[in-house]
Amino acid sequence: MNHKRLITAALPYANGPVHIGHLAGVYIPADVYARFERRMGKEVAFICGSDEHGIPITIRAKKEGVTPQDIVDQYHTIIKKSFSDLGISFDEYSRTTSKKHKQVSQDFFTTLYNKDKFTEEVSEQYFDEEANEFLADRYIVGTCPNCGNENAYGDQCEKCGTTLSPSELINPRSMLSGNKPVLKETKNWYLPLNDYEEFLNKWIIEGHKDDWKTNVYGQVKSWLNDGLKPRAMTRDLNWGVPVPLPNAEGKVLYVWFDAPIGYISFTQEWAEKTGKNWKDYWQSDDSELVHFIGKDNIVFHCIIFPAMMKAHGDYKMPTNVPAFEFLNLENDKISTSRNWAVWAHEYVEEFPGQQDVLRYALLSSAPETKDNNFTWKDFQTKNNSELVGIFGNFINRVAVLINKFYEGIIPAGNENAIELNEISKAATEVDQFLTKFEFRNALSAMMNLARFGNQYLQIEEPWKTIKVDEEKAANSLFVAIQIAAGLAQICEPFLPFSSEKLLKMFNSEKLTWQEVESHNVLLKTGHKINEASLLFSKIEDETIEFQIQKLENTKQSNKKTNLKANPMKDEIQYDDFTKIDLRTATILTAEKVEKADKLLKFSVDTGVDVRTVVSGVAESFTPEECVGKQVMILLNLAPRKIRGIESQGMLLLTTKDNGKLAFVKPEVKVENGIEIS
Ligand code: B3M
Ligand code: ZN
Repeated sequence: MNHKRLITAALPYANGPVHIGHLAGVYIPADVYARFERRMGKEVAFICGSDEHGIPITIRAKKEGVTPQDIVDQYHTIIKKSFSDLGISFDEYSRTTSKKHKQVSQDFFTTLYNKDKFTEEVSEQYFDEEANEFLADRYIVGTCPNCGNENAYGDQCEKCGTTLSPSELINPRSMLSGNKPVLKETKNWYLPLNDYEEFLNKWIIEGHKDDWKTNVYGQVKSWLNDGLKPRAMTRDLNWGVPVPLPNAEGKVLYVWFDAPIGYISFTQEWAEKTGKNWKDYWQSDDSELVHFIGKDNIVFHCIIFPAMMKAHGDYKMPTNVPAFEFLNLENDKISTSRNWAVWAHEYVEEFPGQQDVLRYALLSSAPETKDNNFTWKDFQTKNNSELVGIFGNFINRVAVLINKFYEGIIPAGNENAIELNEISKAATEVDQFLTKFEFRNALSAMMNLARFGNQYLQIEEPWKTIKVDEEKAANSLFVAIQIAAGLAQICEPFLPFSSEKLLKMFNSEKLTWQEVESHNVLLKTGHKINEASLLFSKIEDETIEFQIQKLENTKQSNKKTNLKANPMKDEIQYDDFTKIDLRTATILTAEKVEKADKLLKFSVDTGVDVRTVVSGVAESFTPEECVGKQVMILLNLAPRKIRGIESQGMLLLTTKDNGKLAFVKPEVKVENGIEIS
């Protein structure tokens, strides 16, 4: 049996605060797991920190007219505080701009370089001559070849969702100077991921079919089936960890090269402070490594970082990589740019002392196997009916009655009462579920013990029996306080603040999980408990309405910003217009394009012919909804390959209030092939 656990949680980008999506899909489950493993007697290193490099940060800085360092300083502080306020029990929360991290990630790069693990490749990249900088994909804008959006980014068109490469943009321009960028040769270092296919297949596909989550396993499998390619591990940028080679000026480590190394450098920082040996956690069979991440990070944690560690040679592979799906908010995608979120730091301010309520609500709707939804109403119900109505109510009744009848001294009762088995049963169930990363089931198992306690009191009614059968009343309260004491122990990974209050109330100490699993009597007869104090309180409708109104305001203000019509484009002549061949047409068939979440492939009857058109509408329509629709098509647009499919023409689309796309169609149904003039 190994004794050490290295538990990591994805490093949040320090370009904005954390929201409930992050909490539900990474940090709270990771914290539950870390707390549980500590209680199991493992030596835990729970490691995280801010990811302070990468393009999102430089973009935010540019937008706000400050330096990237200003941005990361600001958000690192906010994020770190939110985590600690919510009881996320990191052993280390550091940052990737730390000195140690620079050294550790550069050393890692140098080791791979000296072992000849990189290939050097020269490629042509867009360069801004005025700014004298190479341009990351996000720094190039231009016209989307798919939908005509003039502000598509070099990696993606946010209007139609198509994934792009900068060279596909029509009329590319640099976001730095506005000028047309030029292509310039540059040398970078690549990790040939294809060399690691065999290793990855053996380790994950053959080795973890049964114990890894199906979403993780499935994604890895599909990447491997497609075949891996060399990937650049350095970038031409001026924000990041400098490439530690001569003649590498202006080059930094790729952010997804340095960020996961953050787990290692932060462990080293922690080890230095606490007198531990970091290698015992990263390079020893006495340790297991578990990465908690969101589903968009799977490839980096299951393919790229493992390939890096393998290339290095000294590291152990993770035992598991539990990845979560996404959490929606009031049935809409959480979005930092649209401010559609419940922000952790705002919650902490607006719900003082109620951190466990958020932890509970988010755990019970954790997006474990599919995307899930958070609503404020649901949050209120979970608090009022479950935490107040069941958990709090049970604890309160037991503590009040023992204080009232026995001056807080636990009376004598049957130490072999069968009801007491429920405590160890619950502890064992939680143990089994958490070992399988089933957080919602684990939470229910804990809550079921509170339910059981509540029902037990309801049946026993010691407040009545005390008048007629004192021994029976004493026994009921003896059993009930054991269950309450069990809850105080078992709820700790989930509701750490409440557990602490309970332990104080019961004058008791945190036990190991094994102790809880193997003891039925946790508080002896004669033990004195303290006065009952309230654990949870009812959340009123007004409070919830205030939150819902806040979101409604966000919606309204987004609508207003979206409504600002774009300025008119450059004037054209009538002749230009006559070159455009717009026709009515009907969609005959529609299907999803494999591996492209946003694309649908249509066959369209244009009156002239039947042709194939690929369009980025899959997030607005199902294929079935499209079949039979009359649409308008730009017929004489030169054909383009999209995901290997030749798209012949473009369907006209507009955007509705809710952000979804709608086809433009004639007011009345007409024949196909009618010209629009
Ligand atoms: N900074 C977080 C994200 O994709 C990214 C994780 C790094 S983990 C090494 O939102
Ligand atoms: Zn587009």
